[in-house]
Amino acid sequence: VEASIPEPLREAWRKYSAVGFTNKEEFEKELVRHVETTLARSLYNCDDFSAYGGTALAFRDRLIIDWNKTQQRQTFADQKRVYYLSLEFLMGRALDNAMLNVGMKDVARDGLKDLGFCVEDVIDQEHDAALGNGGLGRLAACFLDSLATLNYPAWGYGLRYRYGIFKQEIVNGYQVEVPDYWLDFNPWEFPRHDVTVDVQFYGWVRKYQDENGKTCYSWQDGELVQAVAYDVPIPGYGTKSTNNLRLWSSKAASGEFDFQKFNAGEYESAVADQQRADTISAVLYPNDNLDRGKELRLKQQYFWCAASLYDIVRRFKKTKHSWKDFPDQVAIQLNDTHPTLAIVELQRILIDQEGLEWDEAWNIVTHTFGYTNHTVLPEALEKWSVPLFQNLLPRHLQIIYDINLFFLQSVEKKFPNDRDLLTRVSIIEESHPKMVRMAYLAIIGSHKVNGVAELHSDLLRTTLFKDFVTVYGADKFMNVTNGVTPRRWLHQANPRLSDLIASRLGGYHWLTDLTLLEKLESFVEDKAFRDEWAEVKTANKLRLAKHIKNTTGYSVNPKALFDIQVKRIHEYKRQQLNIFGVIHRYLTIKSLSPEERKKLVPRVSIIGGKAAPGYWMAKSIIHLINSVASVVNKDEEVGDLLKVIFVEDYNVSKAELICPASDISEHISTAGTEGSGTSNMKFVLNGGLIIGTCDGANIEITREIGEQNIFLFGNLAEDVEDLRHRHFYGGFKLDPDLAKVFDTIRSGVFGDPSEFNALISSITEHGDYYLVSDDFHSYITTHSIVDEAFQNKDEWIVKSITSVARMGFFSTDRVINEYAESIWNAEPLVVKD
Ligand code: NBG
Repeated sequence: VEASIPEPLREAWRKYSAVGFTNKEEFEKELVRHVETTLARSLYNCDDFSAYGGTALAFRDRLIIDWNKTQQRQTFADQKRVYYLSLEFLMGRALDNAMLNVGMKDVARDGLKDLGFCVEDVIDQEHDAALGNGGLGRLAACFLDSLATLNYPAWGYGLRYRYGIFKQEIVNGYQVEVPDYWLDFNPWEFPRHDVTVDVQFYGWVRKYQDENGKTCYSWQDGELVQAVAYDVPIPGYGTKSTNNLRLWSSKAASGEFDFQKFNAGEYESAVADQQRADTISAVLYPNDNLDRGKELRLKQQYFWCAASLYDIVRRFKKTKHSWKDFPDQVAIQLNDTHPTLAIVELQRILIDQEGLEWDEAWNIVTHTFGYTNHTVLPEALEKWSVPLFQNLLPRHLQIIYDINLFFLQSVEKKFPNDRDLLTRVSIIEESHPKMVRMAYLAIIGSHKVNGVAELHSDLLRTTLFKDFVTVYGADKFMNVTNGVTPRRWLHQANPRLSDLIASRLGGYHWLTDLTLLEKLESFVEDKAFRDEWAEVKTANKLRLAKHIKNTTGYSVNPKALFDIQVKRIHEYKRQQLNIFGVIHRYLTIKSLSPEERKKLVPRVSIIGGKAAPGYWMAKSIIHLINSVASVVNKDEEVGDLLKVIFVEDYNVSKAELICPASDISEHISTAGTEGSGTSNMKFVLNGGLIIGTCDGANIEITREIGEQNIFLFGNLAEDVEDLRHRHFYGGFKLDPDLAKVFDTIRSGVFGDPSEFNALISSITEHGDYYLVSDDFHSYITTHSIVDEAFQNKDEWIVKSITSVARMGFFSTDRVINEYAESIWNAEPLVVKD
């Protein structure tokens, strides 16, 4: 390509090639230029928001210069690329991350100061990019950071929702959902109006013979919707590599509208097509760990898979490789079953459009895809009704039937006369209506399937996907334990701790090799270091206390034990166990004499998270937390001994404020229900201890940091089935302390008790599926142990330092290298100047 442009032209171009600022003066110049010209503001009306805009645009320029270099290098290198398909990317804010990753935050701080601004206030102006629900979407965002940092040629593909996850407001103690229109000013995306794909829906399938007499199929008619690419640059830390996150936005394929109708005065119906097309990428479905089977959701999935696959295939074709090389050039990772249609779409492209034989095509497909499962919860496993599929994607349904047929034939050959096995592993569930089981399709179409923590992956092998282990053998099923990026979740969220660590480890190199944190252990005996460590925690607690004061009006004592549970509200995550425990503590305080109370450890119980708008039980848990807060926080007898805070609108930027401020955080899901959990890792990495069940990654955290540094409680996963069975057959006994908590709620102390009937009866009458009562005693007792441990400040700090020192395993850098080695077979590609 380069050779086709004459040298003098190249010379002329290079002379003016954009370079981006490299020092404070250049940064200031760029900032002022953007404020004055791009944003049309001046010295006299440049507020914090405009300063944010100018700063973001200056940094964006830098990123895009590196982005261009990276993409060019990736195009010229004949090397395998990785594509991460995820319906959610919970990116949070980009500016702080960009400043730190390119190593220019100090330059920005000084430059902004010269111009009269404070970098923290400027950073605070940014709206979170909240294109995700919870852990699954945030994991995808951490993966992008590590992929770029480790120089992997990798792209993310997702949807550009006009509305991200709703904003949560608490009104009279109830959750109210407010739309999150985040695109008003988004300097981080590049619209690519020239990169579009027409995506087909509905229609019918034509069967015909080609000139050689071969039977062929083609998908006819229906409607077209256009996908437009929006690119978001993803900078790596300490590297020039800047990868791409491509998000698709939908619009009517016909372009404008039907002019005939428009001229005939039918304005409304003329814009109807346009609006229908717009709807596809309009909203993120706000369910976490729940599948609702709505047609629009299936449309979103196909729209995104079809556009991404078209793009990937287009790029592959430019390499001039033959089709058989496809799996050596392309690895596609499916983030949960949401992108499973990509498997079917690639098979369709290969057989219907490229004319490959079925077996050859299927061999390519199955060597290209990997599938990550993120949950064993049955209500979260995607199934689509066959009639819905038939109508929306008729050709894909045929292909799924063929995939299933050939698969079942191979199973029958291996296990003759086992009809039950065939029924169990069939992609089609024989229900009314019949259903397509997406997880099974994903397994059959991928070469590797992985869970996200050891216990979770074991459960997949022994329960959910047991029959597939029989069919394929155990090697296809593996574990890759989740992680978090230490750049955002330590360096960015907790600059004080990051600086303290750097002061002892001689710099920040541990940010790209987190196992180096182990050197911190040699400092635990150093009193000065321990004091500084404690001061950092106090400062972070003060920072959070200030936020709590500003947003709720409540003053909390920063010396109190900060006990935090922030995550999506879900019965399996058991925020109800937490708030029942808080009520129990409240009753205990009230029952003591003033003398006895003096011996207690003051606590602030902080809970935050969103409930899916249609999840009534989760909403009533939020209501109970707020009702308890409004009673306890005003009780003068209780004073500082207990405060209850509900953090409104928990999101990524609030997590950055909250994670560094915990003394203890709660990860208390019913054993066997949480895939991994990732906030557990964030809290420990920030020097907070945790109370948790033997579930998800808590188990591996325990193994890494040592049993003496974590507070575990509750029944084990292996006993859960048995306990549920016993509840069902009359063996349910309500824990006596929990009974007292329920009596208190029923007495009306926390407002109209009928509001909490369903919550209580789910435990007392309906089998206590999540084992709240079974675990209550152990939970309460363990909290007493926490109180006691917290009183020994010195030992607490030692636990905190030791834990951080042993968290190296939980970096997404380790995670990405494991995927690259054992699933993608991909190599890094360093970008030079
Ligand atoms: C979630 C799990 C979490 C896990 C994240 C990331 C889904 C379907 N699963 O435990 O509940 O940490 O995935 O793997 O959202």
